[in-house]
Amino acid sequence: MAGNKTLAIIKPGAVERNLIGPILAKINEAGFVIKALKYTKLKKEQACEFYAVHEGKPFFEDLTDFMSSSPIVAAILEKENAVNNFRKLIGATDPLEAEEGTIRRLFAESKTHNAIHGSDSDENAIHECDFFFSRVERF
Ligand code: IDP
Repeated sequence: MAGNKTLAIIKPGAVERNLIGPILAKINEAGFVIKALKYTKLKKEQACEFYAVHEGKPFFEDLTDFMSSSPIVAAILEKENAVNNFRKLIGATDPLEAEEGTIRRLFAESKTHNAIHGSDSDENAIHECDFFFSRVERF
C-alpha cells in the first residue's frame, strides 16, 4: 500500500521571489495537510548529501550550489498516496514539459531552478523527512 507522507522543499529562487505563500496555498488547495514545516538554509555539503544519488551527473554542481545558495522551506505533507499525488501536483522536472496548473509550470524558472522538490518514492520520502525533521518536530 502506498504511503501517506512525502517531503516537499520550496527551493531557493521561489523563496527569494516571495512564493512561499502562493505555493503553500496550492498545496493546501490540493488536499495535502502540512504535518511539519521549516524555514532553513542548506550548507553545500548538506545539499550534496541530500542529492547524493545525482553525484557525477552534469547538473550536480549547479544543483547543489543552487540548493545551498539561499533559504528554503521544507515540509512534511500528508495525503493518501502522497508521493504520487504530490508529483502530479508539482509537474515534470522541466517546467516547459510540466502540465498546465502544476506548481512547476506556474512558478519554476528553469529545469534546475524549478521551484519545488517532491520525494520520488515512499522509501525516499521516509529518508528525506528524517533528513530535515527530528521526532519532536513532527506530529
Ligand atoms: P525531480 O526533482 O523532478 O524528481 P530529479 O531527476 O530527481 O528530478 O532531479 C533533481 C533535481 O535536479 C531537479 O528537480 C532539478 O532541479 C535538477 N535537474 C534534474 N535534471 C536536470 C537537468 O537535466 N538539467 C538541470 N537540472 C536538472
